[in-house]
Amino acid sequence: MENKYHKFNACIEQDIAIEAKDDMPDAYRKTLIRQIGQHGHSEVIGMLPEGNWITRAPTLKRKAVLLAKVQDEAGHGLYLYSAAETLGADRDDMMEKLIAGKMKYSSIFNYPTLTWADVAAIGWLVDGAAIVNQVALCRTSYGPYARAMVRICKEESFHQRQGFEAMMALAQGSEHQKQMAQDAVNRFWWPALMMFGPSDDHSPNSAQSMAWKIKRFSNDELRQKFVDNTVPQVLQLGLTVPDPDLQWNESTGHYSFGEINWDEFMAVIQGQGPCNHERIEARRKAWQDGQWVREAAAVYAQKQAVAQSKVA
Ligand code: BYC
Repeated sequence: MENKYHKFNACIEQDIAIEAKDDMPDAYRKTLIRQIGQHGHSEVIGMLPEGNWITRAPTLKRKAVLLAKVQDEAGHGLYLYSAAETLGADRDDMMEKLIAGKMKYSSIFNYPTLTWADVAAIGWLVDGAAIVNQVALCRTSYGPYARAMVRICKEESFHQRQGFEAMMALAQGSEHQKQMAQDAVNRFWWPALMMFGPSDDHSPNSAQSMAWKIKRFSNDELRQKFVDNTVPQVLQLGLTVPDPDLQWNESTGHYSFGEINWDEFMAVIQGQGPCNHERIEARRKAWQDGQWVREAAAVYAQKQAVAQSKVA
């Protein structure tokens, strides 16, 4: 019997992008909706910890930059929801699943932003980790997801640089500011490493996602890349990494680092992190408060369609 997905398999084999109207296995579609939907949710929920500081940014310049960054994250969420819709996902359904705790979003956004330095650390470390993951996704096998990533990465790279620059201002400032910068690194270092997901031997989705070339590198490979990229930046800032086991390994050409607290990671992704409840409540409120806008937009779109059909 001819393999129903012969063409799909050949495209994956030859690195030809799969497009929305191509035949694809249901499980491939489902995996992508899960990952892209969760990625979109991460961008949208990710606006909350930084958005919290827009009114308290230390200068007008920092406020303008932060406003633009948070707005970019909203845009990323929209590209991603659109990419999920090309696979047949429904945006309202994804939002309702997020609010009901049936869809995940990145663990990192369940940590609070206690000081301005935390906002700088998110730009530098969190966007930095996101870039490492997303540069790899620019070559993911599903075309609409890969193309969304190209644009997102350009914006994330600006975000990462502004975060580093804001961190540098603190690290070169007064003793108090330097301490704030170090505290932020202490708080965000390990959660940033957790963004890459469970270690390869505990990652249930990786083998199939690698076979389908949704993932091009494993969770541990990307985490290592992030550590190798970022440790020199921490040192350049005159700060330290909160890991007594961190050391440069001459023989591998990589930094080796300590064990991640996987119990903490599992608790956070199961809804028991410091801010999970607050984040979901904020989205629930926005979703409910925005209902009349969605309804009005739908009625307007319907009226426009009727008017256009009369002209035609
Ligand atoms: N947090 O088998 P695994 C941004 C879940 S936002 C929560 O390895 P997979 C930004 C995973 O979903 C950028 N959950 O899964 C925005 C799975 O659970 P389910 C966010 C996690 O999918 C605003 C289970 O654990 N980036 O840049 O093969 C301001 C087992 O994991 C996490 C993305 O979303 C986690 N960290 O690999 C600033 C990247 N890790 O679904 C910045 C896109 C794992 O089976 N996503 N889980 O119930 C990916 O690349 C992959 O989905 C992951 C996980 C590498 C995250």
